[in-house]
Amino acid sequence: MTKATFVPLEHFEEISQEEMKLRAQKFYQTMKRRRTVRDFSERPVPVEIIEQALLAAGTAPNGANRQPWHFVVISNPAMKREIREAAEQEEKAFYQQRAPKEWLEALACLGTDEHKPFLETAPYLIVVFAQSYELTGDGRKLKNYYVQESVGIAVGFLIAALHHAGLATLTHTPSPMNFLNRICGRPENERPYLVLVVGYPAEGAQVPLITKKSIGEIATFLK
Ligand code: IYR
Repeated sequence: MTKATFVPLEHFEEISQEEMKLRAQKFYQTMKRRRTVRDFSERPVPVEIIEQALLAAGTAPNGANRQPWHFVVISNPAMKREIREAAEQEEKAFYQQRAPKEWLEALACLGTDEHKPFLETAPYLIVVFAQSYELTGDGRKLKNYYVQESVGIAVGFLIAALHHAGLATLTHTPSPMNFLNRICGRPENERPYLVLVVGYPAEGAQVPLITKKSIGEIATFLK
């Protein structure tokens, strides 16, 4: 068993409570400007921004520090088309047959359907994979822990980082999405988690009119 080694907490930044309040407000103001976009521009985006955002995602807290994620960045038009075609095929079956009426009713406020042109238009697709286990050099399976939670937190960091950098994103979950292993050439210990579509919004892009719950609805402060 590997024993823990401890080092001093070096990077904790002590700030005044006044400054903390201002930062907390400012961060909320930044985050509440984020909208999920489905209408992307073809405008190119420097890959360094994607790389830095992925580094931020990789700092996420996770089960036993296994970092059970892998991000495949796709900008190649032929691969984007292949993903669009496969996703639209699944989505067509979803919208026309598989989805229960209740689910379609829940989605109505978003105005989504089986057409996914953004999978080709946006400059980047980041396909996120969750590693349910690790394969050791000698072929043993090493179990990972809290994989769904860990990858979810990392994707949250990623979306926040890309938004902070000035880009729009869409969390897209074609279902089922096993085809992504084949297209991205990922091994069997990895399951596709979601596709993050990244780029600039198209000029004149529209988003659905929706509201967020109030603080009283989402939180309870017990005394
Ligand atoms: N995966 C489908 C359906 C969909 C499901 C949920 I829950 C959403 O919040 C949005 C869409 C699609 O991408 O259209």
